[in-house]
Amino acid sequence: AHPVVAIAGATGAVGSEFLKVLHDVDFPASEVRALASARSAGRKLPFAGCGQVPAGEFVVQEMTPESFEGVDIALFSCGASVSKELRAAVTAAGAVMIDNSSAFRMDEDVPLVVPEVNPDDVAWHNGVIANPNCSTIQMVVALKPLYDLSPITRVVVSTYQAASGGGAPAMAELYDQTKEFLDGKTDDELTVSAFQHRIAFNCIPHIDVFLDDDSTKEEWKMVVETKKIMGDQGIKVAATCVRVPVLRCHAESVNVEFAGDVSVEAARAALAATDGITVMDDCATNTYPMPGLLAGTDDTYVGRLRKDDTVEHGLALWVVADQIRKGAALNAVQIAQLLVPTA
Ligand code: 11C
Repeated sequence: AHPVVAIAGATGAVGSEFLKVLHDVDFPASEVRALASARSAGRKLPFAGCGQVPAGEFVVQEMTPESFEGVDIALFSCGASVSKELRAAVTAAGAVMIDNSSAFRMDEDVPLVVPEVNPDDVAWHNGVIANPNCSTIQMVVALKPLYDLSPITRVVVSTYQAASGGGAPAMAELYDQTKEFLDGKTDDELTVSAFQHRIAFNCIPHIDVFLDDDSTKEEWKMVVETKKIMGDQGIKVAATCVRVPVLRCHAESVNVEFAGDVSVEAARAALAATDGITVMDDCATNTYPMPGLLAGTDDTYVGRLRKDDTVEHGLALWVVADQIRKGAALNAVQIAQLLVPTA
């Protein structure tokens, strides 16, 4: 009843958030192991405690295939190649791997789960459950209650993605580069390593690698993951993914086309009635979700809800969520909670 939880990649941006979320939801663990690469082994991480695990300090252990013996749930966030390398060891140990990387998301035997949308899909896992890409998660959370009003036929989304989607070093780069820029450094003198171009005072329409059709892999993920999670291969998705100089929280402009009519009022009521969604939408008081307001929060926030008159049955909306929490660590822990019904 009290699972042993391993955190693979405990020192990364998502890894350290796993520890915070386990505490925040008081996950009923009997043990939590903080694992990372040899480079990070020995580092100390504060932990506020959860379940039977008291508050204290973890000494990060080097992750090896043997690290998973006795583990029930392994929360992974250390990149696709490490997930692929360790999958066999994790499942052989009898643990369920909840993987935040893109390694297995589109595999037919791996459920891709957002608990607000397709919780039942955890039932058919074979030892691995994939956590979707952050920009997909917050979009499908907002789309699901709308889809339940009338099937969605097409979505056009443009994202405004925070630097932290690139991990802790990318966040540091935005911060440091902004200081360097304000100190008068020229483009040639700035340190650019996490992104293809300067991110300070800029927007970069390029996340992940380019594919053969000139879209990016981030855009492709939004297309294919949305269909898989929503369980409807017929939804057409057109995505443009853009990195913006925000530290935390992805934002998305989403235009949705439905099979039948959906009024703004019905959409607003359905969104407001959904656990995990907060509607923040009042033009009279300039109220709408913004990354600057929402870092560290758990919900998916929806605002700027309005009719899209350019199609027969259309709505436009603006969606913001903390992509390290709902877009990664929190969603993964919520999947773990589905596996441990008492959690
Ligand atoms: C970003 N969405 O903002 C990416 C990060 O496939 O899990 C997560 C990439 C992924 O850069």
